[in-house]
Amino acid sequence: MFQKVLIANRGEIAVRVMRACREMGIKTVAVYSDVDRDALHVRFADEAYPCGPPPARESYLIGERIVEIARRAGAEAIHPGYGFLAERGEFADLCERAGVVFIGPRGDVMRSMGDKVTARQTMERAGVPIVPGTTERLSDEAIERWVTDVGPPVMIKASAGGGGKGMRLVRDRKELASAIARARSEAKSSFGDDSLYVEKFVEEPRHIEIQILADAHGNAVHLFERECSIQRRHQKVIEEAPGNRISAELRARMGEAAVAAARAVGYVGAGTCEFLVDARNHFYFLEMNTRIQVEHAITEMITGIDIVKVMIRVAAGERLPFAQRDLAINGHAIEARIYAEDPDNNFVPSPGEIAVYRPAAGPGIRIDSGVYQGARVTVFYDPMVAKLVTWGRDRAEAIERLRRALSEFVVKGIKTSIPFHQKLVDHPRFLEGHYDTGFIEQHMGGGKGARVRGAKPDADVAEARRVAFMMAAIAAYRRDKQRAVAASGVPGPRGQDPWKAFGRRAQMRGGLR
Ligand code: MV4
Repeated sequence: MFQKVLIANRGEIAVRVMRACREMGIKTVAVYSDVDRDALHVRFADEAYPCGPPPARESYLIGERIVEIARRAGAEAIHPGYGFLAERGEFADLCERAGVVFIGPRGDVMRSMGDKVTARQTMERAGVPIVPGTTERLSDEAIERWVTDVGPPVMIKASAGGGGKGMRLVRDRKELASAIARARSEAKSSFGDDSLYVEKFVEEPRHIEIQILADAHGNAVHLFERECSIQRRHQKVIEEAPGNRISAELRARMGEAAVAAARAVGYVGAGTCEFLVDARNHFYFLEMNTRIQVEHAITEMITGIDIVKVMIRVAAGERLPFAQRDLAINGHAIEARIYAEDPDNNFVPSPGEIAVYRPAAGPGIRIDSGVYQGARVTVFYDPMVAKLVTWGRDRAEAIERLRRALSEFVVKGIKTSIPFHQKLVDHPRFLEGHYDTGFIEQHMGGGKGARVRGAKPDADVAEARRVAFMMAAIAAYRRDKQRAVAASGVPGPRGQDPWKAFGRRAQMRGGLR
């Protein structure tokens, strides 16, 4: 087993990986950008090294520098977490050349899944059902012919895309030419690859994904499914395991398909197969994520398996310590992703200092977080501040605990998505467990002020994001200035000591304040 592992990430996932390492007696090495000097993941690590300026492309994304730090620190392996370098095949190649173990699949495996046309071809050959559509890169004319033959609605997708980037829905033949042109130019500018393919549009789909684990000795298992249909603009908000209205028979078939997918590419490590499930319970492979995912914790809660430890063990060449027959679902788990965003203001980022941080606790609660009281949330990285995960013997108990935990959870100094989660978990459709990927748009007003069904082209959304980002930066600057004024003893317009509010009687939703 490794003596020392470098974690090429920050925030909650870096802390999560370090926890696994500590239990295994492995020393941990953190890297940090200039704004992360005092971050929680740095405090958690046995050693920490600076990796550059705040923008990720100048620090956490510089593979050569990360590998060099690993070498100097004497780390035999690198865990990439999610995001950053986690799905860059070239980084895995670089590690291999430098003689450092990349904790994840091989670079060529990542590339074969990263390219959606190649992935669809591979899955088709492996007998995994794919969304009906093409398995070639198509010219504009070939797309036109296919859509003429099959008829709308269709989705035009970028082969280099994924996770909702570079897709276009075409409901009317008249929109086709412009959709192709836009998809192509967007794919070119976003990914440097303008290859497109087409799929039939699946109406009212659910997003169900299967966690898999595989070793280098040909063993592969699945850890059942997660339901991730509650998303807002391709950002997951709530996930649960197991899924709702998934029969044992459907679960077994989807699990077998995911294991077949892993075997087809010689997968090693932890991975996730994403599927769309339609109203008739037909399922279709969408894409494979070749990394640990944010929502892995709910699977850990229902299976008792520590996925990160297994990743480390199989990367070190060990065999999977269990077979499929050893695995079973125990109870139900739900995750609420708590973001530093203002749900009352179109979810604009809410950076700043966390003046008060009092996470929920108690029976059936797990919180994975990368922050602490006094820490700063910056505009440089993902604004997720904590994952609130609850477990219950059944779904009703997991929901009761989630509601209780949301009312206990206190975060002050920044806005969070907690009030949105509170509304969501009270919704009758959520309580019934009857929802699809349209839930937030159709039943939560798109998350207040959010876009109306398919109204805004991506360029407008990107522009709105830039404006939101600037407004958030200005607001953070103002808050800082106000605090400086308050600290200097000059009363500001609302220079209230944040601690004064602490301990005041609860006023909202029976919660703590
Ligand atoms: C689709 C689809 C319907 N039909 N493909 C969005 C994310 C990306 N991974 C694929 N996505 C979709 N692909 C076909 N042929 C609907 C979506 C989709 C979606 C998928 C999963 C979770 C949330 C979603 C929200 C909107 C659209």
